[in-house]
Amino acid sequence: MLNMDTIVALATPAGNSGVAVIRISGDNSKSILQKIIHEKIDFEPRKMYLKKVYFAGLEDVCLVVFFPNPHSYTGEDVVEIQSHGGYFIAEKIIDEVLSLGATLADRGEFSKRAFINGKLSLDQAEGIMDLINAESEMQAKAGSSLMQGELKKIITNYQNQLTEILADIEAKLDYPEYEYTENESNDILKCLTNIDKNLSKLILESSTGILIKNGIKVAIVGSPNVGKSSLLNALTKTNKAIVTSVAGTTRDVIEAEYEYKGIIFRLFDTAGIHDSNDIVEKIGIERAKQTLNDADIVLKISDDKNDCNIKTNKPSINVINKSDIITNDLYKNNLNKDTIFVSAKTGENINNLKQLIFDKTINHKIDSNKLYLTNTRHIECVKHAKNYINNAISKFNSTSMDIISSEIKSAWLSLGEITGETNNETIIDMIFSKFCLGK
Ligand SMILES: Nc1nc2c(ncn2[C@@H]2O[C@H](COP(=O)(O)OP(=O)(O)OP(=O)(O)O)[C@@H](O)[C@H]2O)c(=O)[nH]1
Ligand SMILES: [Mg+2]
Repeated sequence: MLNMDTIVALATPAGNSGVAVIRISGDNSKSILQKIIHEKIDFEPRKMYLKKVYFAGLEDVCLVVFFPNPHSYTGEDVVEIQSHGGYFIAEKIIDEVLSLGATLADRGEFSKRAFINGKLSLDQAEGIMDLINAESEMQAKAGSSLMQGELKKIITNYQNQLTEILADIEAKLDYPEYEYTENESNDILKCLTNIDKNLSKLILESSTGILIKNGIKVAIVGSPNVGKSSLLNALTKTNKAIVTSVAGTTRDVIEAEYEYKGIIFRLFDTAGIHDSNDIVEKIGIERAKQTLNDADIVLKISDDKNDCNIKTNKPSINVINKSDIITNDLYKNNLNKDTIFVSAKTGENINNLKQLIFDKTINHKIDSNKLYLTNTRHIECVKHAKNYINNAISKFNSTSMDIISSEIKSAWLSLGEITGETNNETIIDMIFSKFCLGK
């Protein structure tokens, strides 16, 4: 059950900052605001007021604003107080608001109320969280289009088409002797097949969406001392990995990331793979092999002394490092489209390597104007809907219309789970519990 108390939370991160935003939502928001500013103002909607806020024997000059329902984020009466930043002041103001009858908001409770009050669909709320958590341009874009209801539009359109078919079938079910004409059957089948085709496309392209959301995993492997760690540092412009001239420096897997053309690339630097009797190094080598298996692309590193003979069925690039000391002959003998010469030391070709990784993983798959499913929950719902539609299509000529109708209804419900129209309370609670506090 949703608690319908007036709730309060800090909407900005805890800690020292220029300003802190405290958000209050619920029926008592306005009266609480009037009490803490010691003035019974009839606030103009959405207008900022500069007011003294009184709390715990202290006062702060704050900007306060009142959003009367339904024109607020949650759809309830909402107050926002911009106090001076700093954990102490914001905490004390929140304590004051609590003492005036509000309760502390749970994670995602503001968004959950927005959902319950019909201000947002579930996928839109998830889009907001994706936008907040975005680390790359494409992640932000995907979050923003979800938030703005792009997916909801598509899903509702398919649901509407299914509703029309259902209405037609249900009407005719009342007349068991009714015989479908060939044209009528063809029309229904055509519509189902078309939805099936579009859902298949969404599922197929979701692999790109998952790469956008999770980033592309790039494993850096090779013999000891070829410059794997140096390369991780050069690609990410950090000093995250320890570099020494001692072979066998890296033991554990080191992770670092960079953004290139709006996409996050997650690098995994590994222990040099070779025959070793050292117990710690052996574990490191095992981990290197595991990393190789989990990667989306593998950089096989070699240098002037060591080739890379590691076998993988993943997309890979042969990176010959230390171009600054490698002779021209070696360059010429190894030229092909999957090979690149770089120098982690001088930075030569490091950007071209980034482009090559981009080309081999996502460049051909990505269209920045397209909507990709990036959320595994949405992908699962689409897969379920597609299965039900497939059942309806395959049984269409061999079974009774009430069975077809029930498959179509199930497809409709699965699609409805994306927007939250047909979810049960437990699932909804689970989704919002992953949100941050104050959102
Ligand atoms: N000249 C030159 N030296 C490099 C380059 N990249 C790395 N080195 C040197 O090669 C040695 C090994 O570098 P690392 O980055 O530690 O090599 P690694 O492959 O991570 O080695 P392990 O962790 O031991 O497997 C260091 O002395 C680096 O300074 C390069 O581009 N040019
Ligand atoms: Mg290393």
